[in-house]
Amino acid sequence: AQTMDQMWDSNVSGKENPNLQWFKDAKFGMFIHWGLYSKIAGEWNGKRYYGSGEWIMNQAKIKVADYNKVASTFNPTGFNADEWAQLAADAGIKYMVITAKHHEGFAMYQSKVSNFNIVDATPYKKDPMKALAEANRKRGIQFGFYYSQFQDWHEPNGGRNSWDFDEAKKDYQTYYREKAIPQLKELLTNYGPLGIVWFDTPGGMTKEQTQTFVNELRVLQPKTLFSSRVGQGLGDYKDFGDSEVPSTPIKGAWESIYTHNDSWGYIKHDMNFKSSKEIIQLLANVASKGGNLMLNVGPDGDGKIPEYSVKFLQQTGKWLKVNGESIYGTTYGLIAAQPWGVSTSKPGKQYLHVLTRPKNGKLLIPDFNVNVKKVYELTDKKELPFKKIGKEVWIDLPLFNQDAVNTVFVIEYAGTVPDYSLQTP
Ligand code: H79
Repeated sequence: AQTMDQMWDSNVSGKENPNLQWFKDAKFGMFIHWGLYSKIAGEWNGKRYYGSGEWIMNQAKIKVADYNKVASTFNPTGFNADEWAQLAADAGIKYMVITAKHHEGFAMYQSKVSNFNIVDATPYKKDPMKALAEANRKRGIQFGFYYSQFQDWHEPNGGRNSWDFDEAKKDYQTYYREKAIPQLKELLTNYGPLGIVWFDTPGGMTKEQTQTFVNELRVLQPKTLFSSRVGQGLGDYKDFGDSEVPSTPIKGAWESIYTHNDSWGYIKHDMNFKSSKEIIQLLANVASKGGNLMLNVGPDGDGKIPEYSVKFLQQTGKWLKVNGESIYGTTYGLIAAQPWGVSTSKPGKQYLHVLTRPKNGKLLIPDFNVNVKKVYELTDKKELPFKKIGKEVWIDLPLFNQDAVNTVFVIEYAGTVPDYSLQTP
């Protein structure tokens, strides 16, 4: 059965955007959900909420008037743009996408379109996005904005607030014209070159209206990539459902998005963080299918990234520092997923990501009928003995810790490996 997410994930357009190469090579992105919900942190009137912290206004049916009071105390003085961008750089992140406005309707940047923004409605009074865009660019990290273009629980004409406003009286075109489009224009004008505008949960527009919307924004920055959730097949790359990896390789540019714990927005009682081992294995798995992993962090209301996210991302970065060749710039693996792990490709090379060492130390590749030239461990380049028996390749693995996170071996070969079970999005 189709999930809600799949319904929102309309396919990308037939024509490939010529500016996709950086995205295809990047493989590892950081998603940041940060808004007023980060200060609410999953608890309202003494009741704890679970799931997605950024949904608390909807879950607790918080009235706009009460939600405004959260803004009047929002003061994230712990925010430091260079700290966040440096964490991303240390973690091996190549692009960062942060919520400029989530469904709650609050602009986390200086907006002339609506006073409901971090400069005009909070004691903080500064625009954190200016510094963040700069800090990322300084480190060669592509920077982009998430913008919820249809849902806006703060606006009478915005999508999906039925506890303050009458759904039947809503005029979505007015909302688009008066808030979403002008705010997106601000974002595409005031923050330098953006790598991505990440749209989410489309609604309220026909295909023609979406096309007009896209055209109007594209002229401002023709190189900026739009995520597929802009709707109607008009995005530049495909996003799978939240926390979804396809089971077989997918051609073209695409991305899997994951939470680090079980929420996008900060929830103080959610401690279920994925370890660095889980992150590294997830990254290898997504890359082996040909996609990017954009992993989320949820900073708190003070502007600090949770310490577990910091720790596990730094460990991930350490692994990538020595194994990055097997991830960045690769395409999907030509060897189907095996009991021992997955593979990624570069011309003439297969990277074998051994996630589980076979007990007998013999690594089997069941279907690899090409001329194998040599096999070696990625980090120390030490060559390994191997045998070719018919279509099978058997590699004698050195001893290494069974609990190792991901040990990468390289096969250099000549010839063409046939694609197995390849899909196009
Ligand atoms: O920004 C993140 C989500 O808030 C957004 N997309 C990602 C990137 C998103 N919007 N809608 N949805 C995801 C799906 C909605 C799921 C819901 Fe629920 C199920 C809404 C109410 C029930 C999850 C669980 C959120 C609240 C409870």
